[in-house]
Amino acid sequence: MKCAVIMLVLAACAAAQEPKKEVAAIAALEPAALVTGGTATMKIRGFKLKDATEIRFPKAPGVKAVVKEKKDAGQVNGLDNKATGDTQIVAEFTLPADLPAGPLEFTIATPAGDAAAKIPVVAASEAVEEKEPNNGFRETQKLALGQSIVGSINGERDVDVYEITVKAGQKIRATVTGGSAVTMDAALTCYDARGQFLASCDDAETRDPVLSLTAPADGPLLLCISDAHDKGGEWHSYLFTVEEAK
Ligand SMILES: [Ca+2]
Ligand SMILES: [Ca+2]
Repeated sequence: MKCAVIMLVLAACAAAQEPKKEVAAIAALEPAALVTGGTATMKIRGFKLKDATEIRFPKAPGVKAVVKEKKDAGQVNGLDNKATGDTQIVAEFTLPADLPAGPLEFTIATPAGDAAAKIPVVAASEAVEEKEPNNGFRETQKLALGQSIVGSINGERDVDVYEITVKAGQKIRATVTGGSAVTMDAALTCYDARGQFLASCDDAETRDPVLSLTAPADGPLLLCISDAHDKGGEWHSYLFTVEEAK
């Protein structure tokens, strides 16, 4: 009898904690960032998005988005669609050249309410596209301080290695912003030119890493982005920024 009561209480708790997705919500974006003055095909995954009617930009009326496709979404790396969403849309976003860099708020209107999210916008002068192969210390992609990469962990165990050149004592701050906190758990590791480990970060305030370090010597630093669980593929997009820290 006592057991039955406990089980009833547990069942009630579980029901109370079960996330209710009766309303529209956004779970993942691909790509993870947009570039000013460009047109981008955005994939947006989440809940109740299949009947989306339009995308609005409450604080940036100059941005336009046209919904091109709406459908049921498949499973991501064995994760439950209850967490990652079961619908997705494809939309074409057009950004004015003078749009300020920073987070861009948008709302997807649906019969199940508005789904809201933010996506980082990078100035075209600072944005660099990821170029594979960039999978090891001998095939790095070079990057300058102040630049941002719009990339993705494109398959299981993919690693993206970026190389920056620094001066001894120079302080840098590297951040990865994933296009989804549900499907991707980005990690960042830094090595020196000889491949010696210097520093790493898996999670900072969220599952996205932030790494601050002081360069030990003049020369290259190698910054490696991966998924902490070696997952990859669709919905593993990221924005990587490396800048001089004050
Ligand atoms: Ca790679
Ligand atoms: Ca992480």
